[in-house]
Parts: sequence; C-alpha cells; structure tokens
Amino acid sequence: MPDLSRIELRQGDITRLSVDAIVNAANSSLLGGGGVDGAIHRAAGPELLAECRTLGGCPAGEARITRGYRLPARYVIHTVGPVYSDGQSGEPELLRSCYVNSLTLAVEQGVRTIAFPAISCGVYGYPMQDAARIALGTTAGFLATSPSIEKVIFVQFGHEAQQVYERLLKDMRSGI
Ligand code: AR6
Repeated sequence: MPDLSRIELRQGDITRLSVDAIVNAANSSLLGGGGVDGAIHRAAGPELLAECRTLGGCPAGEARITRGYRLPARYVIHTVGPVYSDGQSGEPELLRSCYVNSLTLAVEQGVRTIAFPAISCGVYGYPMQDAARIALGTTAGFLATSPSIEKVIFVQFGHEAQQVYERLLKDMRSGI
C-alpha cells in the first residue's frame, strides 16, 4: 500500500529548510545553473561547486549526494530530471527514477527528513500536474517499504504549484 502519511507540502524557498537533505534539480554537468540549482549553489557557497566538480557529472534519472556546506541541510542530493518534449519519450520513467534514486541515496546515508523541489517543472518544461502525480505516487510507493524516512516535504515555489500538489494529495488520500 502506498504510504502518504509521511508526506508534507510546503510553499517557499527550499534552501531555507532545516532537513537532513534537500534535493537539487540539477543538470547533467552538476556544475550549477539557474532556478533552484542556482539558489542552492548560492546558499551553500563555493565549497558545493568544488565538491560537485569531483563527481564527473550525472546522467538524467540518476542522483548524487554531496554535503550541504552553508545550507541548514546537511546534504544535497543532486538529481537530473528529463527535459520534457511530448511525454512519450521516456520522460515519465526518467522522472520516476529521479525520485527513486534520490530516496535510495537518502536511505543509504541515514537521511530521515528530505525535501524535494518540483523536479523538471521549470526550465525543463514538465507539466506540473503530470510531474506532481509522479512525484507523489512514486514517493508514496517508496515509503511503503522504507520505514527509516520520517518525512518527505514537497516544496513548491509558487501558489499555483502549491494548489496542484494540494489537490492531488487530497485526492490520493481519499483514494481517488
Ligand atoms: N525553492 C523551491 N523551488 C524552487 C526554487 C527554490 N529556491 N527556485 C525555483 N524553484 P528549475 P528544472 C522551482 O528550472 O526544470 C537549472 O538551470 C521552480 O519554480 O529549477 O529541473 C539546472 O541547472 C520549478 O517549479 O529545474 C538545469 O539546467 C522547480 O523548482 C535546469 O535548470 C524546478 O525548476 C533544470 O530544470
């Protein structure tokens, strides 16, 4: 049974959260960019980029972990979402892998609290509704067999995105 009981929603800036790990919507170079990636690198400081340079990049769908440096979060899990084209080119599977691989790394590192942004929903153009369904469904499935994770927070940057997540979670909780 998918487990929604440890999922929370929050609106705001993910870099401010005091959780064990925040997830970065990175690109495959792992060397920074705009959006949430830029915000995380600015808040973490240059030591984060220095550690990312040692990783040699990351293919779409996979994830890598670094320290959080000046962030309140102890770790940053960098994952690379798919660039959306038509939804029929493997994007859903890749996005699902981002969540599974990030959560798997989190469990391996003993992370108990983790926050995700809406991976691929900015520059990479993934429709928010479809992406949020994958994010919530995949995470709920993962949590069903992962008791060590206490809380997963989905952070939305704007009110509209927040409403999409809220509606979906409500429907999922009432079994729709
Ligand atoms: N806190 C929470 N969410 C945020 C924040 C923040 N501080 N800033 C933006 N968002 P994007 P992508 C939201 O574009 O689509 C970068 O250049 C934003 O509103 O950051 O996966 C990378 O280097 C959106 O809903 O990531 C890659 O090249 C969501 O985070 C590329 O963008 C993701 O938007 C990755 O594109």
